[in-house]
Amino acid sequence: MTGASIDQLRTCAARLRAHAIRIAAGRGQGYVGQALGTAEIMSCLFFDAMRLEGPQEDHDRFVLSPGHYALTLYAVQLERGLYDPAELETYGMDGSRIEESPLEGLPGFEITGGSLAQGLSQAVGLALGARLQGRPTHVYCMISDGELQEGQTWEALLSAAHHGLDNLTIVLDRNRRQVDGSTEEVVSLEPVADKLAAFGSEVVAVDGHDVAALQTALRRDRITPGKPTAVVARTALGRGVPAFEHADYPHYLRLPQEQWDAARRLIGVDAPI
Ligand SMILES: Cc1ncc(C[n+]2csc(CCOP(=O)(O)OP(=O)(O)O)c2C)c(N)n1
Repeated sequence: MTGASIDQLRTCAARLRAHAIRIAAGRGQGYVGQALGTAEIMSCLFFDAMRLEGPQEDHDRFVLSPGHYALTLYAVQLERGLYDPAELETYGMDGSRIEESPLEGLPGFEITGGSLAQGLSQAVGLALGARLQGRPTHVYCMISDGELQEGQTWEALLSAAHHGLDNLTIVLDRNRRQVDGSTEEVVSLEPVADKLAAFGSEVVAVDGHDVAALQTALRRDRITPGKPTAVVARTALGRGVPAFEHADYPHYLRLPQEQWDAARRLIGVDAPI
């Protein structure tokens, strides 16, 4: 927990966007909309809420369930200095370990992604394990709304509530989109907050681009004893770059170099490092 200010968290989110654009621009394509849409969430998690100091085994842990969101975590780990930026620019290229959906063991990645809806079950296991070992570790798990259309996510929610895992916070990226369009048109999820509450989580719904609201929602003093927390964060895919946000197919962007350059200028942060 670093107690960052609202301004610092906003600036950090802009830097994460700049990093994500820089990384995706290497090959000119990728799941960049998801990284832009979750920049404030990641800023508030990694640079405010999560405890990442002290003995390593007591650190908080972050499980990224939708593997195709990897770019958002590469951006965080670039900001934290875990990667060489030149290596990250090989994102998605043949022979690179910087895959579009990541592998467990890559610096900063707890699980192998790609096959959706498995991460929350793994996060439940980590939270249960931390409690059994008497560790102060809090486990944060990001899930996407498309993953709520898979039964395993609901099984994990059931067991998190059954075990009373108040050391688990689920962050739902509620961007209302999936591969084939709107979640509400494919298999509707609303009222999603009520459904999560009915499955035993303490639910907080926030604007996922409002760092003050996110900061409050993710604070440990908001935790209800004996219950997991679910933060429903309303976001927009591609947030910050209108051309990405309003693209015909925002789920995956393949763009000429000048559009990546324009996006970087628009974000207004010279991708540092
Ligand atoms: C088990 C499984 N089923 C299907 C897919 C194919 N797939 C990849 S991304 C994706 C969309 C999932 O929805 P969401 O994460 O909400 O989409 P986004 O917000 O990124 O557009 C799907 C179905 C997969 N990776 N794993």
